[in-house]
Amino acid sequence: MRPPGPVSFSKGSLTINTSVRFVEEKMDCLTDVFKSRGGSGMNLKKMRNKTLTSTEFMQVWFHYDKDMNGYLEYVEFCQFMKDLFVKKDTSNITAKEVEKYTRDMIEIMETHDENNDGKFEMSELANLLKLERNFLDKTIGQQSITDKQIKAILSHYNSNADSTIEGPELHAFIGDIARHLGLKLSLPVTEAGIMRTKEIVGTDTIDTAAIRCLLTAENIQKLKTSFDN
Ligand SMILES: [Ca+2]
Ligand SMILES: [Ca+2]
Ligand SMILES: [Ca+2]
Repeated sequence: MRPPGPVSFSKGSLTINTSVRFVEEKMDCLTDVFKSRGGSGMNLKKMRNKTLTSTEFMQVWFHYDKDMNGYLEYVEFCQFMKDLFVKKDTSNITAKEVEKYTRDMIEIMETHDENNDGKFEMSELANLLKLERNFLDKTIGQQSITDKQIKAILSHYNSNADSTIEGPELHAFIGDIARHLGLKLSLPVTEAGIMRTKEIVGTDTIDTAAIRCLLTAENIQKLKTSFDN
């Protein structure tokens, strides 16, 4: 078997320097995505030059990780790239434009698949998109946290009309605690943290009281243990 390594790949007039291992798979996914009309229902264009909150990041993540296995495989990632980069309805796209987008997208995939395993994990997507500074850095570790700070945390992570954090909002909140503790963002980490969180606060409802309970030094240590396992 030919070992993976940098090669020059040609398809028609398109030449790309890339590793041999995933070239065909990438090309096939991109071709399929270009054949399909329209986008996936998420407007990513407005996010191209914007700093995302961690809740917005998690909403993007869960929109594209359709099978929720913690990775964006090429087929999921290609749809993400199309929504992010392709400026017009692909039914009118020219062969030359497809060639250019394909070249640009493969380059982005090569750059951001940091461990070169042919799929994208949360931390790799976070490095591709512009993610805000960790909102919890200024609060975790403080001697006392005011009610105003707790309310600010709730409203920062909450994205809807309720007064609780759940779904992607909760993954964002727990992900920021994990990042504060020096961990890499990943679905297994946020899932383990969420399970432990619900044990610690004794309820599925994460409101201001639950946030206050979680952010004590003792409970941050308990969460750290769940991340380490
Ligand atoms: Ca997936
Ligand atoms: Ca990867
Ligand atoms: Ca909410």
